[in-house]
Amino acid sequence: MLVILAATVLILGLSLAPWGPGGRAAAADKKLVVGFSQVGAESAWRTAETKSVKAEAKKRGVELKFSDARNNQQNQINALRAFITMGVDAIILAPVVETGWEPVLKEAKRAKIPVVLVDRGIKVSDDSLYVTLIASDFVEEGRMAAKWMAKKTAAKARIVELQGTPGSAPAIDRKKGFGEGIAKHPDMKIIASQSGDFRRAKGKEVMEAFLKAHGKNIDAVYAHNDDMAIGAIQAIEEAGLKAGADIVVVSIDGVKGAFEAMVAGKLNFTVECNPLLGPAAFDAVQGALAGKTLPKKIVVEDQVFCQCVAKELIDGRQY
Ligand code: GYE
Repeated sequence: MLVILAATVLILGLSLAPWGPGGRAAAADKKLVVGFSQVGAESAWRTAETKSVKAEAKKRGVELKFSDARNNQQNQINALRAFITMGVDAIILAPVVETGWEPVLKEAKRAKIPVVLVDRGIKVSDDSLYVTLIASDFVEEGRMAAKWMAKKTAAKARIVELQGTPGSAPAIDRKKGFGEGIAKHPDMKIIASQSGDFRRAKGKEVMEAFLKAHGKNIDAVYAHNDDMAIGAIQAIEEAGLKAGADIVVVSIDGVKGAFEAMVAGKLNFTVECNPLLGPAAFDAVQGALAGKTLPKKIVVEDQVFCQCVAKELIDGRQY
């Protein structure tokens, strides 16, 4: 009886997990092959994440198939299909946008290939289509940015917002969190908001347009990432204003360039978003292939940095 029960549990366990012991990875002692579909190279954050995943693959002796989607979802879908055809052991996906993933993820599931999501979330009706999402809490990052801006401006600011890539989880959630954060301050208002696509050049371009339209009525900039903030700082200075003083600048990521801008007094705060996700991503991949059940979200903890600590911390920053 006990034996039958144990066997039933085992069979059930195996059929519940679409991958696991006995799957392709465990079939032989061969090198693990993992496909990594990356968003692109739009920001310093992104470059740091790519480096982290590549370095960790090397460290663990994993063969990594790397694909750069140049910020295009169709390129990512094609890359995933190519990984499936190749018969990789697992896939790491940093999804550019939240929606449109169900068909290709179903194909991966049918092929019994586990998919680990890194850094950006997706919307799917069936969360068994991926193993786990390893990411920061972007809504909370937005709230923290609002909190620190409120502190700096005595809760009185006409704000321009530089949004990230339209449809991406960090752009949607950072907007939401910031909106929640300023809702309790009636004198903090977003007077203009536009996408700068997480890029420095685009951030500068959009900020130039904001300055043209609103001039001296801008008290603060909220940028969804540091690269756009750095671009905005250039635009502010070219307009003859002092970034960090005439216009308060707050952004998210905590990359080296943001620390440099804080040391120079031009950026007021950055909310950290840790891109060094390689180790956690491969822990998840190997856990899934070993048949472990992982939590659906693994949250990366972030902190806030102000100008006051930038000088002291800049040399110790890893990205
Ligand atoms: O903040 C930004 C990047 O998805 C968390 O994407 C990531 C964001 C990051 O390009 O710089």
